[in-house]
Amino acid sequence: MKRFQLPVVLLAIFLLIQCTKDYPPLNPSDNIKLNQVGYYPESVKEFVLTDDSAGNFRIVNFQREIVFEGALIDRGVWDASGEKVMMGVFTELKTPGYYQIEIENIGVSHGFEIKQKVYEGALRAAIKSYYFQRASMPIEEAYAGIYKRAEGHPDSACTYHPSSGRKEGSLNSPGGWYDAGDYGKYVVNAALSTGQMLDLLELYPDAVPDEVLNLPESGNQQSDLWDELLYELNWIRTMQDSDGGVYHKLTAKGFSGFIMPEDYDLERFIIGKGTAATLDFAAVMAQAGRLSTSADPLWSAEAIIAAEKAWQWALKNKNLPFTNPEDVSTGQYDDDIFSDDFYWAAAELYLATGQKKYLRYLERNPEIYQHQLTNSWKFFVRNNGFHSLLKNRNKLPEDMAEYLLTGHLQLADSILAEIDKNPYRIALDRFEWGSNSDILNQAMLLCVAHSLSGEEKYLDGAERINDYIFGKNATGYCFLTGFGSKRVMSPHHRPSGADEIIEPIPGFIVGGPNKDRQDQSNVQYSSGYPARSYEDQEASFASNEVCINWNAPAVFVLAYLEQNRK
Ligand code: 9MR
Repeated sequence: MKRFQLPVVLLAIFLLIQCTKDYPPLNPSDNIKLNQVGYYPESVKEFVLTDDSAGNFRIVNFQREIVFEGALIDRGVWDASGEKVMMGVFTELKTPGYYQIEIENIGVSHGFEIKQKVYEGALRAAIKSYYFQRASMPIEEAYAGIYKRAEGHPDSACTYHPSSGRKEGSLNSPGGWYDAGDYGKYVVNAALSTGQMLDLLELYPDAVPDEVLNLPESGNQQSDLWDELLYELNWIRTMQDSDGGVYHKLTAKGFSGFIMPEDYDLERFIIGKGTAATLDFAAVMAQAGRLSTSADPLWSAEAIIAAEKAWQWALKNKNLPFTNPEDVSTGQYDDDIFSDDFYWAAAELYLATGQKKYLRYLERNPEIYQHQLTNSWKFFVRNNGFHSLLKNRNKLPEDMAEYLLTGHLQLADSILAEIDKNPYRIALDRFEWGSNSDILNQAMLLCVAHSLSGEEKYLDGAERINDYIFGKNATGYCFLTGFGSKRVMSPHHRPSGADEIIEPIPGFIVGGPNKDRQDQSNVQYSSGYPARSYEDQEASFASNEVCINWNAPAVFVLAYLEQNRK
């Protein structure tokens, strides 16, 4: 026996060296950044290598066979991140499978998949996140698994704050979604978010069929997305005053601590009443009413009547901006430019009622398309109006239809031009609060451009933007909770922080890099660059909060790609 020991040991050492040589280091390199959720077989497929130089890359499959080799392309330095960026393209690799990128002397990437329906799971989670945000009902184990929780915020008797215009009494205003990491409910943002997802339902009524999301309403023969939206729309309806005007928000006077909904004990108020909330209410009620005419005629009729009443109020109160009263410090969603809100409301009311007075309003008050303007709650809800009108061009005078079509495609082309120039192939040049939603809104515009023109280049652009969200960004994080290899673990989200479960509730898009760092007194940022001003810390409300209007364009884009990419 002894005689064989030396050769056996040598063989073992040889094998070990071979193994460690061929096998990648355990930790993927932070400098290789790619979409960690994956790619469709027909996707444009790109990744970046930052702050390192190399000539070539290769892609290996699960058996560690090389299946693709390519050259890295120098894309220059990105001012926003201070990184030197090289890009690898492997669009031709179309075989479904599980892969890693390898770069000699640098290392391997996170694993990724190529498969059909690659965004199905992300899409469903992104919609299900709204269920987890539901106020005034228990989130039951049957639908929520480990994230079950007790009911919070019945909101059955919310005190009128003097800013509401009422001096006494309270409002029964249950239901709806918590806006974000906080427990407030805000009409402007609620309308914008539901409106964007209604755009999806108008394009693809079956994008999210019944019984795919395991909601309490699943099995009722309605789209599960519609069911989820209805939960919010029914709350929005409660926020209309008897004169047609709409209250701005339902919150306490300040934010609560990081507690579960059921432990909340602050008094809740109905705060403010103004032009933006009223018009956004009118718009989304008209839109939802129009889209539910055959599914629920009664609900539809009531919603359209409520919308018209709101419009009438706004015509009498054209310029009532909202800012927080002195004793209130919750989110403002302040808005003092109303032309976009009037436009969206007129567009939806015209489509819902067919009345020419709304069309005349649109003709007399056209909104302009502008380069790079994304669909944020503040100035740009006109995009919601554009989208509905574009989808219904046959109901418009020819010159208006032509103006909208040309304007939209030109805007989309300008986004593509930015993508071409940018080292990471995205179109964002500023990183403000909720930058991830700005970028997702650009992807949404590209999807709409694809729906209008059928041109593949718009889908490619939307995919490149998605790559950024899912890991091909300067932080390397996959910005959808519960997804990717480099995961967000500590979003600024009260239930995720208070529930004692390590993994945050899945399906939330976090705000993303924010150069202004309004939370820097509590959060230590590790980089000074705008595109890297992101910290996965619970305290980072400026870069790591979740929010209903950040998920909405993600839902639209993921669903759109699921419908159109194989
Ligand atoms: O998304 C909003 C961002 O654009 C503003 O700069 C910021 C400060 O006003 O507020 C953000 O919205 C927050 C809202 O006011 C309250 N709920 C959480 C929202 C996301 O941070």
